[in-house]
Amino acid sequence: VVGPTMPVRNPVAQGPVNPPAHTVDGFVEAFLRELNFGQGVLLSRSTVNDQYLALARTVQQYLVAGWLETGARRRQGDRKIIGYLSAEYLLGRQLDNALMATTLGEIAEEAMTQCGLDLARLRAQEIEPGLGNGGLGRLAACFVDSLATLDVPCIGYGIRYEYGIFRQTFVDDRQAEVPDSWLSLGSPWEFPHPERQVRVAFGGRTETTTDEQGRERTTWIPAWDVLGIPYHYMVPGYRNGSVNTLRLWSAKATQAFDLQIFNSGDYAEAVRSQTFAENISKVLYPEDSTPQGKELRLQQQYFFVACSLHDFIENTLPRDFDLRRLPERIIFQLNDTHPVIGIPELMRILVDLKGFEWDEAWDITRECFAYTCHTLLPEALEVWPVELLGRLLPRHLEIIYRINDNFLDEVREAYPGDADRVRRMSIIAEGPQRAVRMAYLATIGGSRVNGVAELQSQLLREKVLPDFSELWPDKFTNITNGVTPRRFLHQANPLLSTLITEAIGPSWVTDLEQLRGLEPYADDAGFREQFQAVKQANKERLYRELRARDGLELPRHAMLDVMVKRLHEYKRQTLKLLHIVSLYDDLISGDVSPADMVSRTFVFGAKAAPGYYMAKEIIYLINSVGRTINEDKRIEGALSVAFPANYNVTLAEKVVPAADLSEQISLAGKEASGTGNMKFALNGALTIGTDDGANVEIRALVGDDNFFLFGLTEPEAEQLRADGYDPKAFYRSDEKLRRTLDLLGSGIFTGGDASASAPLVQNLLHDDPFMALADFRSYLDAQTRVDEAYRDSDAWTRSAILNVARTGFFSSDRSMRDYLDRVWLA
Ligand code: 6GP
Repeated sequence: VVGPTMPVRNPVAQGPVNPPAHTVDGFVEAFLRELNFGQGVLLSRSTVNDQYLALARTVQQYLVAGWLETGARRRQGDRKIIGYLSAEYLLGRQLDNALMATTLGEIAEEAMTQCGLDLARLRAQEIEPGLGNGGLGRLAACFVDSLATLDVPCIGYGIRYEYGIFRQTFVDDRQAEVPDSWLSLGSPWEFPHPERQVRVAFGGRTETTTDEQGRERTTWIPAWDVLGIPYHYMVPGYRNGSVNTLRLWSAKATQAFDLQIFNSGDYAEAVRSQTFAENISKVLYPEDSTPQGKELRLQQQYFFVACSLHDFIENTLPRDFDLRRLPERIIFQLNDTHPVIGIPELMRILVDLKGFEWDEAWDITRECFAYTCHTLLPEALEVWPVELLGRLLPRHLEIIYRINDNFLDEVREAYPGDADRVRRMSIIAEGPQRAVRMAYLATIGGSRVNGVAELQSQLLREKVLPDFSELWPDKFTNITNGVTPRRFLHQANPLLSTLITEAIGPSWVTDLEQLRGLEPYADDAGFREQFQAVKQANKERLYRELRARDGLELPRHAMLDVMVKRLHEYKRQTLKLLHIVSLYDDLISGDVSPADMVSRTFVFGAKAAPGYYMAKEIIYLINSVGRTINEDKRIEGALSVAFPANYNVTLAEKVVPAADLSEQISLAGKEASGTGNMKFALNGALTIGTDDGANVEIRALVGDDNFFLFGLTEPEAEQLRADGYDPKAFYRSDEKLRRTLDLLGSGIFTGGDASASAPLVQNLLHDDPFMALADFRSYLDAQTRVDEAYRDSDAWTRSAILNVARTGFFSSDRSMRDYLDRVWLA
């Protein structure tokens, strides 16, 4: 009770209350409190889910103090904040990460044992938040991890999808999709703040009036609106007490339902507008590297960007902040084009709402944004029909037109008389359907543009945005992607992590270049033996997991050859499939006896976008081929294929540490970077790969002797296409390719039905847009080199160790420092 004589407690000044004691007793006490008072159950009556939720909340208690403290520190200071705008965050499980960040792993383990519980079982209860598709979303998760570890102020902004990436199952070898209801058993990691709701408007029209000073003022009169409710998630740095925030927005109707209609008995109609509004954050679009020209998708984009900008300007900045100084306090990093509508939105805020003159607002806006492009596929560059954008966001379309007019004046001035260039560079693509090119808007409206690996950044300048890089050469830069060593080495591979730490000490976890110190150990026979033992243990851990999870039985000793990533034709899972079929052909034709073959286990993991026909055909054939091979007794287990359904971050953490061979086999010039390639190399897999994306940089670092290169280079592939690529010619001239494709098309893998493999086989023979047939021979030869290398297990292990030692560059901590140097604080 606060009485007149008692001092009034000021919780802000005093800081947060202490977390529970960092001891087993303290942990048990906090856990039981959470279970009893949070979950409302006794330990003796609790379910696994109760226990998991209480455990999560307990670990969170230890983090919250650091979070509140970090927040207070950030508010007092005036450091520039990174506003990472991303439609996707593929976070992976939170509990393991939180245990690692707080050094609570052993304490929690012992505390659970004292309660008669098994920590591993509780950890397995967590459904990972799959709020992303693949590389782009996982990169965002790695980046926010690194920023917290570097103690750089960052707010990650995104969408709290009620349903994340679909759960994949296989029915008769074909992919079927099940909704991912990741919230259904409770969501202990989030802090909802309904009182901080933001109203987001859509539709309607604009009105321009002239004020007393004769200035034109435009107002937007929207037709409908929704509320954005922020949910906060903690992003802990690695053992540094710094905890940043991820702020994900959930859509809520401004009015729950129409009471009058409800009373009249039309219940469906009464909730119609609610359903409509709340659909905005209902589900993640499951497309990867593909734009979705869907109205709901544009609604999602504007929704989260509008909420985020509003939140930053109205709630994060001090109340009387002078917006002319906005670029000193924020840089919004655009994770691909999905949040680019933020550029006209900030212009609208400054000009329409805050009374800025256009030119001043434009100078501010350009300093507040920077754009990362994650693709080279022309079809993956987002464009929005003018009609749609104008209908949904009429004021934004006007602003985009004005940005474009001013910009094209600049182009005309720089290149007098070059009308063709003006047409090429216009934000508005003319044609039967006029459309807004979002990558152009991002390039014009941002201070920097970056690609995600050296090769892609070069091709981005030369091929995707050549006119822009000519106009503004200094605007373009490269920042090679990275991955967090915490989750993907320290946490996912505890045995290797311990081995490394024993050799070179523990600080590599936050300074990955220190892995260089492992190089001499590659020549140490004792170390190699330990390294091999770790690899074998990781394989067995994976096989146990696949047995429990998917009922798969895999041989203990075989080369583990892994291809995990989204299913996309350009990534060429088909090429891998052709390799497998060719080996099978070697065996059943008697060319090679099972005993003479280097036994391999092939592991695939891949989701196809539900509407991507060819990708789904490829999944079907991988499963069909895999089943046939696994069941064929003649080959004596020389080959086996595993395609566990629903590859996700959680499974990746088991697969990556176990792999011997990493398949990075996209057609050169198509994979922007890849990040799986980095995770595998860091965990001591050797790569077989094309000269594409970050493979180029991996190879340069690990050395040609420790990397299996094959395939066309990007210029060669371009030349071949220009010369008129004819896959049939390769089929005719290479007997092994002919036999392989014929076998694949014969029906032996598809229950005697040759037509079932026809869509893929015919596509390869007649179109083959990603030149799998052209690279087949070179790929096979490289795989033969792999076999030879693998037979010398000592030399192989040496290479594997060198891969670990030389890939410290690919830490996302380094990527973040590069962004700070070249973009955010440049
Ligand atoms: C992906 C790229 O395909 C991949 O190569 C890269 O590693 C990753 O982004 C992170 O930079 N791109 C996408 O997922 C995407 O949707 C529009 O691009």
